[in-house]
Amino acid sequence: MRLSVFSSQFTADAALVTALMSSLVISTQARTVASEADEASITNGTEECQVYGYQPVTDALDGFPTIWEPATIVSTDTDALNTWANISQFVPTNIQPQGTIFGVWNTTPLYDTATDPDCWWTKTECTTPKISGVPDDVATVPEPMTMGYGFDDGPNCSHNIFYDYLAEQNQKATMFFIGSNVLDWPYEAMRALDEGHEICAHTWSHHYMTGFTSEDAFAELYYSVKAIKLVLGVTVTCWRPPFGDVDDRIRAIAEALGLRTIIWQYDTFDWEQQSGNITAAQVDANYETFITRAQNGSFTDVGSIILTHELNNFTMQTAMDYYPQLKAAFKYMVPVGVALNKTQPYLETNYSLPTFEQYIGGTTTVNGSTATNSTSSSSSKSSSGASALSPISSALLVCVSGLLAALS
Ligand SMILES: *[C@@H]1O[C@H](CO)[C@@H](O)[C@H](O)[C@H]1NC(C)=O
Ligand SMILES: *[C@@H]1O[C@H](CO)[C@@H](O)[C@H](O)[C@H]1NC(C)=O
Ligand SMILES: *[C@@H]1O[C@H](CO)[C@@H](O)[C@H](O)[C@H]1NC(C)=O
Ligand SMILES: *[C@@H]1O[C@H](CO)[C@@H](O)[C@H](O)[C@H]1NC(C)=O
Ligand SMILES: *[C@@H]1O[C@H](CO)[C@@H](O)[C@H](O)[C@H]1NC(C)=O
Ligand SMILES: *[C@@H]1O[C@H](CO)[C@@H](O)[C@H](O)[C@H]1NC(C)=O
Ligand SMILES: *[C@@H]1O[C@H](CO)[C@@H](O)[C@H](O)[C@H]1NC(C)=O
Ligand SMILES: *[C@@H]1O[C@H](CO)[C@@H](O)[C@H](O)[C@H]1NC(C)=O
Ligand SMILES: *[C@@H]1O[C@H](CO)[C@@H](O)[C@H](O)[C@H]1NC(C)=O
Ligand SMILES: CC(=O)N[C@H]1CO[C@H](CO)[C@@H](O)[C@@H]1O
Ligand SMILES: [Zn+2]
Repeated sequence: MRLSVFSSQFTADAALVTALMSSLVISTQARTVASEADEASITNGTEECQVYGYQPVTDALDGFPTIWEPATIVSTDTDALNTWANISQFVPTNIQPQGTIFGVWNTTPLYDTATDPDCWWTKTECTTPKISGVPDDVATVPEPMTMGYGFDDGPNCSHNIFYDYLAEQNQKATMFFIGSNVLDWPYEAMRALDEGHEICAHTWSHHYMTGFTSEDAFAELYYSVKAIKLVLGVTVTCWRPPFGDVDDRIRAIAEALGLRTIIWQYDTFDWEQQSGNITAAQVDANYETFITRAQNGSFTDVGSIILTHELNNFTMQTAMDYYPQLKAAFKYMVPVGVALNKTQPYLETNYSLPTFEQYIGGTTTVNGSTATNSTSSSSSKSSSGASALSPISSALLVCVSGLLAALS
């Protein structure tokens, strides 16, 4: 279940996953959709996955990189250029890109995993940065016997059966959305926010982040945040690196954009089933081992996070199939932000998450702003370990405000 067991086959499979996802680039409009509710009512996955146009996205496409292509700053985008100019001084220049954006690392000098100078998760599962001013990654949740429940790679065009199920269970989760998918499937993204799920970013084009130059890594994060803001009206404050590929250089860029890095403790490897590298039975075994851990006391002090995906029929169906067992094995299943009492998940203050106490008491959504009255912190930084805004965050508060202004 650990990335360190991966052979070089991993990189090829991972590249294939990205290629499969990017095959869905929208070029023509096959149908029109009148509303979020209309789109949400379709349960035939084939019909859901027929492309549609959404005017606010169409109108804004010039301000984004090409959907599903690795991001670079759009040359006419002065807000992005200014934001990058503001924050680039905080990005370490002594950490070079690691390999390529396709996760091919054999062309670079061998990384020293023993000293792990860059806290490169992909090699060592390091989650405590070696540079100052950047908080630890969130890989577990502080509440005992609690599962931080979340899904990567959405919004998937065929997700209504899965979201219907979550709604029936009154279960909320953290959705790590890919910017390109949000522009391709805007009504699906809206459904997630409106049903009380927590939204975090999962980059623009889903490549290996440590392979990008710093400016392009910035663009991957910036445009995923901008896509979510355009479609959902909220500016997210958390992100998850595709393939977990993050080091201190990438963490510093994310931190400067006000994004907390969320990783995981275990992996179902559900995402590898579509490439044929792993069988459904192996994915079942990974879920079952995780459930065993919950049952045998592994999480009595600290809760856990497992990697699962809103990627395709298999990953979503498997999540549904195991939901009752997970629910029984854990005392609580909550979005990651709820487990951290992160009551203000977005920069906009008129949208809140319930506290952990509220959620487990049955209040799984709250309306309006509760953050200003909360005694627990309203920021991810202080609510999840660190006692105050990090130096980088403090220095860059003005920049984040600038970003918010630029995006609104
Ligand atoms: C789903 O929609 C497709 C395309 O309209 C159609 O061919 C197929 O029969 C439908 N499937 C079901 C189970 O209704
Ligand atoms: C719990 O189960 C896991 C998975 O089978 C195992 O690796 C671990 O050692 C067990 N822990 C305890 C405390 O029994
Ligand atoms: C979404 O799910 C469909 C149906 O399972 C799958 O064919 C497609 O590849 C997925 N799309 C993306 C963007 O992951
Ligand atoms: C997956 O596909 C099967 C067969 O078409 C269908 O019965 C099931 O509802 C689908 N599950 C999801 C989560 O879409
Ligand atoms: C969340 O709030 C509850 C109740 O106020 C508290 O017991 C818990 O320690 C808080 N958790 C975190 C991570 O701040
Ligand atoms: C928050 O405020 C924005 C801007 O005024 C508005 O568009 C949005 O609908 C509001 N959201 C909520 C949940 O109140
Ligand atoms: C939030 O607002 C919606 C729609 O106005 C309402 O149905 C729901 O009951 C409200 N929830 C809470 C917790 O106040
Ligand atoms: C929040 O605090 C303000 C000012 O302290 C107060 O007027 C308001 O009633 C409080 N709101 C809630 C929901 O407690
Ligand atoms: C860049 O920084 C300057 C000065 O700190 C600030 O006025 C400006 O709003 C920032 N611009 C952006 C886009 O963050
Ligand atoms: C057949 C094959 O390529 N298997 C690989 C799939 O991925 C695992 C890691 O999850 C590798 O160890 C296998 O070699
Ligand atoms: Zn992913």
